[in-house]
Amino acid sequence: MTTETDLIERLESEAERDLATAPDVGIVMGSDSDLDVMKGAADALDELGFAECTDVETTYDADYTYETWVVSAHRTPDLMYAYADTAEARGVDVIVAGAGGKSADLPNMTASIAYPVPVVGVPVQEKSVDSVIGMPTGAPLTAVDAGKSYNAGLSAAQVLARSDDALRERLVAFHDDQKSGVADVSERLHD
Ligand code: RP5
Repeated sequence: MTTETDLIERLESEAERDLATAPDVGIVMGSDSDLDVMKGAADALDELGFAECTDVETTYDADYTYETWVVSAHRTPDLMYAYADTAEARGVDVIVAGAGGKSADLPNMTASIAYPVPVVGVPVQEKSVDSVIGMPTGAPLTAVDAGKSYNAGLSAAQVLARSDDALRERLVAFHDDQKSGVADVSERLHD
């Protein structure tokens, strides 16, 4: 059985290596009960051609990859710390962090520990919005509305696209598709 200590050691050993195959986006959440909501972030990245990285030693047939971890701020605070603290050294360029079915500390803590890696926070329920967005001055965290993890996935891709024209084009095409969708609906309503 894998223990919290095993996972922390794995993260720390990956941080010590120069991993060409490191995941570009980290999706973290406080509990497996957040998975249904947080799946939207992975869906957005899947649609943009990212591959899910389940093994950092593997080379995936995609320009970008993401990984998914459950790292509770309350049940496994040491693992949460290790994930955020090693993120930059492991090659993660942006983190999507969701929590808040009960307590919503994970996105905020992750943003502070992983700094300067940007974090997009997802309140998994409406009641957690104020907690997730309520960071003090000087401690930045970008956040989406309750449950909008799909948008958080898009935001993560936008960060990466600032230095990658091909990904930028995929995001522009995605946006253009939405324009067409709205135009089609309008056209039907006026037929
Ligand atoms: C938060 O409270 C987690 O992010 C999750 O939303 C909730 C805990 O849920 P259970 O694991 O108790 O279902 O900390």
